[in-house]
Amino acid sequence: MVTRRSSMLLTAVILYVAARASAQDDYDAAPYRDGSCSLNAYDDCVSDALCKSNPDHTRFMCYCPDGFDGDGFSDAAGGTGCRPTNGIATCTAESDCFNAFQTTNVFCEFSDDGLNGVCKCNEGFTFNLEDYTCYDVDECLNNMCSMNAKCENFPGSYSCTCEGNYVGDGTVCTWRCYTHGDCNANSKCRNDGSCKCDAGFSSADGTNRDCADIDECANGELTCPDKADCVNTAGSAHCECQDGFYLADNQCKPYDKTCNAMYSADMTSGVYTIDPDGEGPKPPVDVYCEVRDGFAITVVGPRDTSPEKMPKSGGTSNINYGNVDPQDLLDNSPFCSQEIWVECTKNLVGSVSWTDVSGNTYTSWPSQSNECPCGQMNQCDTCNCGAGAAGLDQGYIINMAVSSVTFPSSNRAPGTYLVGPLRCGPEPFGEETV
Ligand SMILES: [Ca+2]
Ligand SMILES: [Ca+2]
Repeated sequence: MVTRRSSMLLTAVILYVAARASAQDDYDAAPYRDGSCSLNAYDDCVSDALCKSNPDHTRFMCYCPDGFDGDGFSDAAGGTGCRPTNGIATCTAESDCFNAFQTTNVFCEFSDDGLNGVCKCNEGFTFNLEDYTCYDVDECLNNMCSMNAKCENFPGSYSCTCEGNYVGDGTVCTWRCYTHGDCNANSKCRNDGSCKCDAGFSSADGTNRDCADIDECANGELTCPDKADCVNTAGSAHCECQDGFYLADNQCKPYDKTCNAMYSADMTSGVYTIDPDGEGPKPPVDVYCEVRDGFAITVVGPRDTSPEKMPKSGGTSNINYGNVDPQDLLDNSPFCSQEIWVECTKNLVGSVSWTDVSGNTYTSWPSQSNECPCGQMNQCDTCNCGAGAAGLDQGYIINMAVSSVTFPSSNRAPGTYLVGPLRCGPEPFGEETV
């Protein structure tokens, strides 16, 4: 290029000099060369060029006719030839075009009569008027391929090849999946190469590759009953009853306060959820319901009925009711009973005392004259423990609940004790009475 441009500039200078030289008939200077038109022009001037000699026919020059650029000298003679000023050359033979432009990749596009053709660059090439050259078109710079294809440029041509998951002719490339992994986490690849959103997910852009969870709560697809919150989850949604309520027959019903409140003839013993303080601030709890003939007993607190050793060091042991506040059950049950007993050795000195959930401490019960834990139901004829002898004092406390047991210290093993579960129901259960 640089060489060609330099050459053109040089040509312009030479032509200018030639014009001056011609005016002065200075045949000694360029572009005149030794020789004559009759002898040299055929070889040195291109066919489109004209030739001029000095009067002696010892010097000659080639020059181009109007409408042509160049010095008229052939390529072989170190010249530029004659090239049409506007880049348009007519032709009657293929060689005319090469002669006109001194470049490759040109052809003569013949007219219908086959006589007056026009020179054109081969397909895939474009003409550059500056240097009369047919240059390859870089189709890849012109975005001739799909944006999802790889473009390769070749002299006179180019190719487009769909890349990655795209298939097609390179001009139009269509995405397809081959594995589920090609789709997104919430969609699957189908046999036809398209993705499909999983149930509960939808595609915003229609590709099924951007599948996102459908918020069934927000779009109204799921409506929840009173006292329920709509909870949207990935791929689904559900109704959750608010605290203190449970879902039944598509309604949120308040939990019953006791097992007996939910009693029905087909109820069986087992763990059920109740809400002892109703719409109070405490959450529902799981309790054991003991079903009797015609009613149900709410059972909370210690379920292990094996006796424990009284500590020799004495101290206080708290009774664990889990998440249940025993006072709530006492408040909403007509009848509650709790078994207590102490099996003492003669080492027990003093009394075992009980504190109920109201904070009252007992070493005996109103019906008992002696200090022993026989409960309120007159089950001890005499008080056995605390008198320096071994014995068993056993009974039930009614409509009370033990919160802690306090032991005196003893030199030797004082015996065992037991606090049973708090059991509440609509009426006495039978075992409390003698
Ligand atoms: Ca090309
Ligand atoms: Ca959802």
